[in-house]
Amino acid sequence: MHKGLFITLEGVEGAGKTTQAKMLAEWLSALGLDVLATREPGAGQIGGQIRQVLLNPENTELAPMTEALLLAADRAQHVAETLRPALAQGKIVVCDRYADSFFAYQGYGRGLDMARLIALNDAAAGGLAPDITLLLELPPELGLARAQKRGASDRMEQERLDFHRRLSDGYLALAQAEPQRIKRIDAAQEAAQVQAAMRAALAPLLRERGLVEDAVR
Ligand code: Z5A
Repeated sequence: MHKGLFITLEGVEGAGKTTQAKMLAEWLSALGLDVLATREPGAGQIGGQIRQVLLNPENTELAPMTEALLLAADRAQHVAETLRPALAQGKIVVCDRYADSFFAYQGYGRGLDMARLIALNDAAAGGLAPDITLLLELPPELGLARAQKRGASDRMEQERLDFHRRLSDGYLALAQAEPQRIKRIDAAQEAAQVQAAMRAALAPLLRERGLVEDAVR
């Protein structure tokens, strides 16, 4: 058990994780907490190099298991270099995507064997699991439309809609299997409302850990 608090954000592309992670980290900092905002894949210098291979649109031949192994390598580095040290120091870590992305994308999306993915993730994360996960739920069509508005799409955004539907179903199955940890948030609302729902979902845990008092409803 670590001293800090490990919060992850999950969801389909364009669900608003990046936007919401930033707002959440700012709010937690304003409450006087020591916050580290990070993401997968691609945190740190080594992670950044792995991310380039993963998202390069020219890498059309990347096999699903190669993709999974690269993501696991990225996670192993992130856990060792960033997550464990920060949590040992008592930081509040806000991480944009983590292991649930692995099970949703590589498992439900790509169809890789779930038992193998669990073993790979265990090897990479060494048992480090989030204390709470905020799942931003958005119909995949809406998420893709939002992501496409930003311009050129990367290798994974070029996947077809049925792929995104499968992983959306996957996220739902993960949330239903672990309702204590995974809190479902309606991400089709205005950004401020999404943020309010996330804070409300997080507040009981912050109070339980003695991190905040009445400042959080
Ligand atoms: N991946 C994997 O397969 N397996 C794994 O184990 C892990 C990851 C860890 C990372 O890509 C890719 O890696 C990802 C899964 C895979 N697949 N793809 N692609 P990434 O980090 O580059 O992308 P992402 O995580 O999918 O994030 P994103 O596409 O950038 O979306 P987002 O962070 O959820 O959303 P956003 O950037 O905050 O918002 C998207 C747009 O919508 C933007 O223009 C916003 O201004 C707008 N927006 C945000 N909120 C709202 C609301 N509430 N209303 C309207 N518009 C909004």
